[in-house]
Amino acid sequence: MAEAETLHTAQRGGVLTLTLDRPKANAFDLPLVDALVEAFKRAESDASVRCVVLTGAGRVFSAGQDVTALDVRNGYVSFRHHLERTYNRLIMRMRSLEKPVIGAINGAAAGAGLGVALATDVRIAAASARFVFAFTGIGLTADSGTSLMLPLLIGLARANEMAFTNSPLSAEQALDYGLVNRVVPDDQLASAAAELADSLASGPTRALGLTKRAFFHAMLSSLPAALEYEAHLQEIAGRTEDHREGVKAFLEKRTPSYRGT
Ligand code: T3D
Repeated sequence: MAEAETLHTAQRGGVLTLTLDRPKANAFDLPLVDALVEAFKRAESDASVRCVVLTGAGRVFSAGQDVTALDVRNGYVSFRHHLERTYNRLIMRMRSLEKPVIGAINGAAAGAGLGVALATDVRIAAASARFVFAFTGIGLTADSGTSLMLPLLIGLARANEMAFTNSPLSAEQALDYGLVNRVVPDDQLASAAAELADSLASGPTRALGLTKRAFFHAMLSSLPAALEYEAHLQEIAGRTEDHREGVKAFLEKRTPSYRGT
């Protein structure tokens, strides 16, 4: 299995557990995204893996794209190319894996971290987990499939509010909205995920995989186009003054002053 310093992989029976472990806040850099893509690819071809659990170490699931990297590459890297190279590949890889993927959401899931959480098939949230749109918090727009998954799961009005206000959704609200399947006390997250994973790993893997394919075909066949369109729109948002100000303000730990340009 793929190993990277910031992605831990452990297999017990038919259950492969992937743990994001990158200070700070499990924010994504290129090696972490690559390691995840590779791990899901191997999970597909390894018949001994029959269910995957994705979780985070520490008190955050994932804060999404590492904002310090966004600052460094500002103006030098195309957002479209970066998304095609990273999150679009990862989300498609997760969605096309014909084995169940359980998200054990241990803490905040923000930005691309939210997109990755929503690309899991069943989500169990710790009571202290939060769900944050985050893109608009730094003057960006939806990516990592959130333009499709968020309105699909919680409805357009709630998705609009989450995206426009950037207010976090608590685990209980997320359950009420249908964003997660269940909420458990923080100290029971790992055991709850393991119990479900064990039962899915001893199920009819081929039938579960084909069911996942059928649901994808019926409900998510527009995902590739949505990812491509997100990348196009992110290229536009990424060139704005507001995005530059959003990143600067985040790094300086102050409220951004947006001008709408
Ligand atoms: O082409 C492309 O790549 C575009 C793709 C974009 C995809 C995206 O994901 S854009 C959105 C990026 N993510 C964010 O803007 C999220 C920013 N973070 C937050 O909103 C909050 O930190 C969280 C809700 C995730 C967690 O809040 P909380 O209160 O539990 O923790 P905190 O104190 O805010 O963060 C802890 C530390 O992690 C802190 O550093 P410090 O003060 O201890 O030195 C914070 O700066 C750092 N951190 C949090 N998020 C990120 C981060 N560092 C780098 N990148 C981050 N995304």
